Amino acid sequence: MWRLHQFPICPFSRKVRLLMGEKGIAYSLQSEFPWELRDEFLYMNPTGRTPVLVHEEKNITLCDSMAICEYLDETVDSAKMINGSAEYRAEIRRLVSWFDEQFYGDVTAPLLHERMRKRLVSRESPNAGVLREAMRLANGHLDYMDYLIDHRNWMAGAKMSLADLAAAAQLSVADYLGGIDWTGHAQTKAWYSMFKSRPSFRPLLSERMKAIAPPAHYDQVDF
Ligand SMILES: N[C@@H](CCC(=O)N[C@@H](CS)C(=O)NCC(=O)O)C(=O)O
Repeated sequence: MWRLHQFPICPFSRKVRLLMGEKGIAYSLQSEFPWELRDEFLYMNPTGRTPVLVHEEKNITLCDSMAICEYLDETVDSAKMINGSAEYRAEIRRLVSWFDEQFYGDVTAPLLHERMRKRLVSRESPNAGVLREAMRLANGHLDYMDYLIDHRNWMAGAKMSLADLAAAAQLSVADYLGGIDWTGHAQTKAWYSMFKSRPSFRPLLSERMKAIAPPAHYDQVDF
């Protein structure tokens, strides 16, 4: 069976878990906190980053969420998430990269640094200016998501895809860390509310990161 090395609010691990959930792939979880720099983990992934997906019986170790998602989508036929025409697949990849790089860099990464790493690792208080700027950028990014949902059924177009999973993964971690103001984002809110009720998402929403509590609305489908 597959084993995923991750921690509960790693957005890239969440993307992989959503994909495995949608495809019905069984896996177990191994808690991995990158800042602990565990030797065995660094041996598996020299970048020291989560997620890492391991299948011991098959002697497979996969690193990097995009490489993992591409591998699983290519090898498991159910619920294809990089789907459709070559043009559609290019749009899916463009958006996955936008969520994984732009949204993560502007919003999720600063929130994780200020509200998780500083608390758990360096025992410092969060920087209010950095948090304000991440929330300001989140608001602009939610405007773009509202625009996409206004023009399409799903993030990339007519069908659900890895772009939706990448979006839900980043958004859910930012929301866990109190970085999302939903006011004025009815379209994204409706899309996210529907996503929250999917069986692939429920187990993620019920997990908690030690010593960091999410806001009350975090796991509610109607929020
Ligand atoms: N491009 C990588 C990014 C993975 C990544 O940045 N993971 C973060 C956790 S969310 C990490 O492990 N950072 C190292 C650290 O916190 O020390 C992927 O898609 O898997």
